[in-house]
Amino acid sequence: MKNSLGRWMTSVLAALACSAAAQAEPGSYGGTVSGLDLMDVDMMFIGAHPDDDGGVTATLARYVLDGGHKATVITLTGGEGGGNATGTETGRALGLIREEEERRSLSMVGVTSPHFLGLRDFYFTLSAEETEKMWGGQAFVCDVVRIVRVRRPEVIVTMWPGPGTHGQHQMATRAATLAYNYAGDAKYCPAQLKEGIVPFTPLKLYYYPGSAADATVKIPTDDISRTARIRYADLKSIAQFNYRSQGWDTTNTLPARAANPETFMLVGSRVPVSEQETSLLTGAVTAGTSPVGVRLEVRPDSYEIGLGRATPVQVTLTNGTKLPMAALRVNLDTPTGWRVTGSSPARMLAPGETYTAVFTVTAPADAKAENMRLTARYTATQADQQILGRNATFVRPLPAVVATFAPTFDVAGYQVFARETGTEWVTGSLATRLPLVVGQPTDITVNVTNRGTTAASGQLELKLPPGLTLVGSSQYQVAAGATAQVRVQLQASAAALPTGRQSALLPVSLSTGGFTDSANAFVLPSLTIPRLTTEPKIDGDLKDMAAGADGSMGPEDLWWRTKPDSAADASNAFKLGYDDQYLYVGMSVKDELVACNIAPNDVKAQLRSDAIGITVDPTGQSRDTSTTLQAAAFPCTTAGFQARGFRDADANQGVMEETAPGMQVASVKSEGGYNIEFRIPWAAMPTQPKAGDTIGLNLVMYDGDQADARVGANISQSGLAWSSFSWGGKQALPYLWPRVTLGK
Ligand SMILES: [Ca+2]
Ligand SMILES: [Ca+2]
Ligand SMILES: [Ca+2]
Repeated sequence: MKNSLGRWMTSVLAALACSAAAQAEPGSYGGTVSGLDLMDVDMMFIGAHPDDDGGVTATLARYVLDGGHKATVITLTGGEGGGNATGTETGRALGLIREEEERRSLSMVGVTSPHFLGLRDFYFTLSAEETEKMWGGQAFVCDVVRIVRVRRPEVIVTMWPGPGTHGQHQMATRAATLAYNYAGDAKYCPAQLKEGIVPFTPLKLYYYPGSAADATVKIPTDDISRTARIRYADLKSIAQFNYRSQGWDTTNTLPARAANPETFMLVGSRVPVSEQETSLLTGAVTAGTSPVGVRLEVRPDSYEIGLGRATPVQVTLTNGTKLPMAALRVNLDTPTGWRVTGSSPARMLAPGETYTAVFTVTAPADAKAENMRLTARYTATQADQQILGRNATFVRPLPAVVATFAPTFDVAGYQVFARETGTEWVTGSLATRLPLVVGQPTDITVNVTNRGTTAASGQLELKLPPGLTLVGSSQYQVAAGATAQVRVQLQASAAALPTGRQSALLPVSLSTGGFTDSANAFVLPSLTIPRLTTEPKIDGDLKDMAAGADGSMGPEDLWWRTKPDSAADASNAFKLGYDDQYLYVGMSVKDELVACNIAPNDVKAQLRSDAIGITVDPTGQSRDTSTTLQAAAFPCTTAGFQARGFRDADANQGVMEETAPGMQVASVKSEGGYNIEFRIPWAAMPTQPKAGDTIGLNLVMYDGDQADARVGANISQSGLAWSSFSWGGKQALPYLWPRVTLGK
């Protein structure tokens, strides 16, 4: 307890230092004859790509265009990794176009001075770790912090940080969260102070919700903008029409097709907020029941708290107004059945003064291991008016013994970030990922933590869906105050796969006593492929691939967009083989309409039309796509039925002649589809496997069925994959690709 009080003192001092800094002269941008402060804004959106601001367009219109508030946007990259629906520009040239599209879109809702950091939008990634590496470490966070300190936004809105989304979105969100936490701390990015910058503390932080259930505030778009005299949804549609390179001009209509509210999740607030917010600005820029200037924060000693154990919770209130607050009372509300100690006598709080109350809360023995809300409230009088406010945080009560699946590296990396930034409650108990291979036992590590005072032992209770079985024991033993790593083996059989599918995502849970942890098992196909003794001729005739190993996929193996009507609409049977020099893939595709709308000089971005993709992780250990080769081909182009191969979405994109010397592709039209053959040189891959090795290898089929498709148009309707998981799984998470062993 002594230790923990010591820590409180440190954080109280830090909080005081922080508020003192915030009250210093906020820079001198206004100190001119005109008195104009061009830099100060009320709100800022931080995203990774031009058009990431698309979820806040109508809200910006409401506050800036109509409300007279000021806002700006930071976009970390030019979005040059995206497609180009308007021309042939790629790379930095496309980035310039996309930045201009964003300037035009934002200017229509009153935001005229966005910032572009110019970080590289490289190939598609789902990895925060890879993004950080490609962006040269975390230095860019200070670039974000600098702009926050110069522009001084009370409210920051950003994206979603969770693993499984675009890696650059994850990093934009992390940077925004760090800026919210630390831009007011002179010790953070300290070199900037030499530029004459004053630390600035933002007051509220919102994320785009990860799911509808995460949304805490909805801003309507079906009412009329008094400046534009049309609905916010319509104004949003017109503004976003500017994102032409992303094809938004083909989907955005006037009037808008829908007028859905824009939704946000409140992640951090240093000011009082109402239980059901209706504005992002209240408490920070505009007054609610509490005047602007009052800060109220509630911080538990830790997010995870022991059942039945008293945990300190600090409530800090700062009177940043110009008037004294009289008869001030502060209290802390907990869920029913919890014990709270600590009370605050009525007192006076002078302008500039900070009052800190420390409560202790104790969760009852039967409290659920879920986010539990702690609400701090204050009441006071100011100039004979009653003022009041509330703010809340969450804790998660845990029993003494807790067993959790060891997370994959990406989930673990996110958890470290969340712990460091005090945002663990945002994703709660994020389900970890367990890749399991059909027909093989897989070792799973379970962390068993004992917060109690006596040793604990028992059996881990695993709840497994049909087709998954526990091999051997699940016994654990863990000393008091220790964490033990327990190894269990899970085996997946073909019975785990839904009818017609080659892969599956299945929920799995793990219990010890009253505590349950959940994970998603990703059940992956596997295949041993033969070394071919006769080199197949790459001519589209599959007869010479007959010795290869067999596989297939059909409409149930959908991961992208609309399920095909039938096997005749989209399906295939494939053959895989290899020799010392090459990996061979032969595929017999069923597709009732083969579109040939890609020009021969525009061979890139496979998902736009009928195409086949082959993703290879030559070590089987890749954490991201930087160490993989992703081959692709269109079976035909506007020049006729002749396949054109390229690399797409890996670290060396472009036509195969330049990016994979020695690669060959060939196709022939068949009854109801086409046949296609690939020869991919091992030498073109980042590393070269040898006979007996197991690699990651996924096959993907895209289908679009538009007969009169415009040249180059994106007609994508369906995406099938051998290992098929919605969003990124097939493409950018190599640990979810099928396991292929090179037979000896
Ligand atoms: Ca052949
Ligand atoms: Ca089709
Ligand atoms: Ca088609």
